[in-house]
Amino acid sequence: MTKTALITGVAGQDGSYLAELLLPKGYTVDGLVRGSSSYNLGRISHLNHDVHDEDARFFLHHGDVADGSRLITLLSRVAPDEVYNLAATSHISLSFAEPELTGMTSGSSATRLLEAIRMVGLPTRYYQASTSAMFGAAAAPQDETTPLQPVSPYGAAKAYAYWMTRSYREAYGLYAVNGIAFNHESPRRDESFVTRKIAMGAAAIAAGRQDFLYLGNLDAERDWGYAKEYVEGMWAMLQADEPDDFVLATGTPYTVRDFLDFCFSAVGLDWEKHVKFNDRYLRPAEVDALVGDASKAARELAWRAHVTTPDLARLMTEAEVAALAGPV
Ligand code: F7E
Repeated sequence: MTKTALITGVAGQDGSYLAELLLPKGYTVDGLVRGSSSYNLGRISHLNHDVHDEDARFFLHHGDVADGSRLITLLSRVAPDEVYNLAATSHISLSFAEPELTGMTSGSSATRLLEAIRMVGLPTRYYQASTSAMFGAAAAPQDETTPLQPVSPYGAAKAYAYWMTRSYREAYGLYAVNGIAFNHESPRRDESFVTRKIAMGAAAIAAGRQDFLYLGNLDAERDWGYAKEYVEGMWAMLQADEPDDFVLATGTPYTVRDFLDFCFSAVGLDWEKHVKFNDRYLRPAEVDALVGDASKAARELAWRAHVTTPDLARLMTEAEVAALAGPV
C-alpha cells in the first residue's frame, strides 16, 4: 500500500528535497503552500503536479500553518500517514524584527497541527522540524540531552514547538518526533543565509559582477551539512519502531571565516581582498557555537552526514558559477 505524506513548507529548501525523496519511494505527497498571489514555487516546479494527470502523486494545497481550522479540513481530506512540519519563519535576524509572528509560524504551528491530528483521530506520524537554534547559549557539542537555552525569538518559538511535540507523544501516545537539525544548506538555500550569500558573492566577484561582499560576525562556529542528506534522516525518524528525538549534524565545526575561505578558494580568489564588515548583519544576540553530536542517529537510524562542510561550500559555489554562466 502506498503512503501519503503531508509536508508544510514544501516550497522551501527542505520541503523540495523531501518531496523528491518521497515520490520515488511511491508516496503520494501533499504540500502546503501559502495562498499568496506571488507564488514562490521555483524549487518544486520540476515535480509533476498536473492534477489532471491520472497518475499524479504530487498535490499542492493553499493554506497557512497559522490557520488552525484550515489544518483540520486539510488533514481530514488528505488523511496523511506522515506529516512533516517544515514551515517556519527560519531567518534568525527576521525573528528579532517579527517576534510575535515568529511565535505563530515557528512555534504554535506545531500545536495547531498536533491538535488537528488528535481531533481528526488519525494514526498519523508527525515530524517536527526542530533545530540547533534551540540550544542557543548551551556549550558545544550539543546532543539530545543538552538543555535548551535559546537566545532568539526563533530559537524560543522552536523550543516551544519541541516541547509540545514531546507533550503530545507522552500525553496522547501520538507518534511524534523532533528532528534536531543543525545548519543544513544547499544551492536551494534562501539567499540571505550566510552560506548561500557567500557562495553567490564568490561566484559574482569571480565573474566580475561585483567587487565586495558585506558580512557581519565571522567568528561564529557552525556545523554545516548538506540539506539533501538531512531529509533522509527526517524520513528515517518516521520509519522507526518507536517515536524518539534525534540530532542531525556533521559533528565538525567551522567558522564563517572558514566557509569564506572554502568558497573563495573554489574560484581562485583570496576572500580577505573582497569581504567588508557591515554592522547591519549583527544580531541583538548571537549564538557563538553550534556543533552537533549525531551519534544516536548513526546508531539507531544508520543515518550519517557524508558531505563535509568544505565539500558543501565547493558544491554551492560551483552551482552559483554554473547559474551565472547560464544554460549550456
Ligand atoms: O547565520 C553569521 C551569523 O543566518 C550563520 C537557520 O537555518 O541555522 C540557521 O540559522 C552565522 C551567524 O544561520 C552574516 O551572525 C555573518 O552567526 O546562515 P545564518 P543561523 O543563524 O545559524 C539554524 C540552525 C536554524 O534553524 C535557522 O533556521 O553567520 N553571519 N554575516 C551572517 N549571517 C547572515 N545570515 N548574513 C550575514 O551577512
